[in-house]
Amino acid sequence: MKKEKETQITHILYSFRRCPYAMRARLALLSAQIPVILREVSLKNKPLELLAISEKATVPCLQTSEKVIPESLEIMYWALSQNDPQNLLNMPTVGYDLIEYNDGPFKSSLDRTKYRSRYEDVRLEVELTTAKSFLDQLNSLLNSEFLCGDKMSLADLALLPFIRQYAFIDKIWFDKQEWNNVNRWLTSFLISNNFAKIQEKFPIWQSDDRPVIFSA
Ligand SMILES: N[C@@H](CCC(=O)N[C@@H](CS)C(=O)NCC(=O)O)C(=O)O
Repeated sequence: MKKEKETQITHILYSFRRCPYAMRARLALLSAQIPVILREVSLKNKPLELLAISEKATVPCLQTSEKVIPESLEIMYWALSQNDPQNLLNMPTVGYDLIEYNDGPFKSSLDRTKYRSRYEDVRLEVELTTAKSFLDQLNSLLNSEFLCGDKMSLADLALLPFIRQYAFIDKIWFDKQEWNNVNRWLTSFLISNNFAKIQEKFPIWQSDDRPVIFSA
């Protein structure tokens, strides 16, 4: 990632470093080698520019000269449909099922566990059962190197930031579970160059800042 002067790059990504949805969008943009202007957002004080283009004003939100894409998965599809050197979109049905379960029941359990004080009716044992059965399934699939076999696919990029978030709720507990394959897969992500790239720290964007370019 570089700080640059004026540039030809026109796509703008509203992002938040620690958000798993924004992380997967950045992973896909890296894989697609599409540089963007990155605007790091404070979720407690969203910029007017983001509020003006997106009703929900969640991150990630990608603004191109043609359209606004306010959903992380859509950003991934948009980026990879333009350039997919790792052939990530070539994915069997199971990959789509995993993404759907991740974004639905698993993410809900993750939030209700990690942020339990925000909810009134959390039953941790129920959340744990949901999360554990998903992680058991991932662990079986990860007898191969990646979720859908021997090559990385969209599902790996789409899930990894969420599994990381879940693991770090209590990493000591997580590491003691029988999820050796998940741990191997997660660790190789955490030590990868791409992870380092998407986790670079940037100050909250102010409208008079020079563009910060996020690129491979
Ligand atoms: N479905 C959206 C969810 C994005 C999302 O919820 N992002 C969170 C940060 S992790 C956010 O922007 N929260 C602020 C808010 O909801 O106002 C996506 O896939 O992009």
